[in-house]
Amino acid sequence: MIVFSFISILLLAATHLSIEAFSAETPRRSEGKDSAERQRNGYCLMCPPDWIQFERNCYKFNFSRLDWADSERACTGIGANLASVHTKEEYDFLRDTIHQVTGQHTTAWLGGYDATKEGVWLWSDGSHFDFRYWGPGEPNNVEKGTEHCMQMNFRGLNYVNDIPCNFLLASICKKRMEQCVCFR
Ligand SMILES: [Ca+2]
Ligand SMILES: [Ca+2]
Repeated sequence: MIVFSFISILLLAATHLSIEAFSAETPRRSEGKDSAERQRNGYCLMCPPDWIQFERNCYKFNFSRLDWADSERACTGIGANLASVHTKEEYDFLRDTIHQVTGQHTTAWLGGYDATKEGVWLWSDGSHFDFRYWGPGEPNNVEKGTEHCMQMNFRGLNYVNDIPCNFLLASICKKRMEQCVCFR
């Protein structure tokens, strides 16, 4: 009987220990703990004052009409790239934002280009190119096969198009939200 009780106690202790070990292990894998730690440490994410936030990124419309390369340079000069677009929601956000900022569906450069290899589209910010919202029949690489840069709002329409990179257009820059210290 004493031996049986001793074994029962050992089993109970072992079960308790394994639950403790699991409990201690689980939060380490969760993002919840990471964000809780960030908050405890007083860190947060924000966009600079003259940028517009969408999800975890910041966007800024550039009214200067420049060719694609100079537009990209203007973005990199402020820590950004021409905007990449990864979801329909992000595309709709950009179209709405341009309309709010300019009062119309102003045509603007995005960060897509196939200048280095025809038909292989890349984003200038290095993110994976998974864009599926081209206008019907685009990208068609007409204009003597020199259409290697991506514009949105072609002729004010809800239409994304490839055009020659030396056209002069407004543009939209995008960068990740910046880490800041929260004063609370
Ligand atoms: Ca092309
Ligand atoms: Ca085209």
